[in-house]
Amino acid sequence: MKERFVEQSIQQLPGPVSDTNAEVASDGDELAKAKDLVEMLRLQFAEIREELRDFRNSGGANRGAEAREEHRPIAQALTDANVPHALRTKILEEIKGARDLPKALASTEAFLMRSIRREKCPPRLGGIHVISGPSGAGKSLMIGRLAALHTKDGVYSADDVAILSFKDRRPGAWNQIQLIGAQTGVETFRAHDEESLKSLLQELGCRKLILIDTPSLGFTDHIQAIKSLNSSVHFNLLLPADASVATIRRYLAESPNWYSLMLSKVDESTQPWPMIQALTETKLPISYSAKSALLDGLFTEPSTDILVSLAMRHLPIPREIANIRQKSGISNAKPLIQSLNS
Ligand SMILES: Nc1nc2c(ncn2[C@@H]2O[C@H](COP(=O)(O)OP(=O)(O)OP(=O)(O)O)[C@@H](O)[C@H]2O)c(=O)[nH]1
Ligand SMILES: [Mg+2]
Repeated sequence: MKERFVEQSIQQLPGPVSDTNAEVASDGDELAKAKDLVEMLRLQFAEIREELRDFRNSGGANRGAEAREEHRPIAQALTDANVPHALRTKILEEIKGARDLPKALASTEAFLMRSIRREKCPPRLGGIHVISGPSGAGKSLMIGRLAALHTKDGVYSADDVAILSFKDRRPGAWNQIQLIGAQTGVETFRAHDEESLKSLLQELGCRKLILIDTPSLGFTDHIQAIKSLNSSVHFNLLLPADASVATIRRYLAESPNWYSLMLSKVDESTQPWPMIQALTETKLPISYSAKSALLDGLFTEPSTDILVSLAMRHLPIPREIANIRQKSGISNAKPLIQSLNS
């Protein structure tokens, strides 16, 4: 039975990556890529315009003057770190009452942690889960991590889980998924179109967890196509922790009611301010966050606290003031950040 599934998916669809005929990008792909690029540029420009307008409205070069004398280093650091205007304003408002800089730093951190903390997602996924997100965000690796995690403790066997690659003809994409399957012991399938996805989903109906990998190009269309095939599919948004405001907005706005947010590359993030700002505006639960490029590199602790700790730690505050920071109570950032390396 198992072999039949694999055979079907391979027979119905063009062969693996070595079959170069199957992997050349079509004109449609090129057009979609160009459109995607134009859309991202449009959003980036809109973001820059918005920030410039806010900058002008808030006093331009004199920004920071609105803060109390003793809070000015924070105001300046928030500006230097390109903290989105709306979040910067909220922080300065929040720390108004703090008597000195250490207290202001501590209340900034406490405020941010409070603002973005959320309910923990159930520890186990079930059903059909699609992972969408920007190019290179770590979608395929996250699929591998989830497959490994869900089969590790024996509650799901490897046969209970399946990995599907949907509409990804890029050279190397299928090879990568096959490799992930080999590493996790979970079967992999590919569907190049809606028809083959439909029959695969029917055949794999008894699996407890089906993870679907989608390419970023044309993600809205892929989501719509999958949704129309099966209304019980869960869509998860995967974003790198340091994604830009434009990227985050684009994916959140075009959402099909995301089931959860997944974060990747937390280990590489030093300025996760746009993500923190976005998390203050949405209650979308965070299901999994990744702290390394390894298959077992998932956080077990709340990643929101870690994001805040990273952001605070990298705030460009002058060294002599940073020494004060040690006494301000935000030293608890250290063990949290250490967990990145554990
Ligand atoms: N340091 C670090 N690297 C990561 C993490 N997640 C993914 N990567 C790396 O990011 C690169 C892209 O990962 P993929 O899983 O291929 O990303 P993708 O979103 O599937 O990429 P496309 O399918 O091309 O859009 C790889 O080199 C991964 O090893 C992470 O949490 N931390
Ligand atoms: Mg991928």
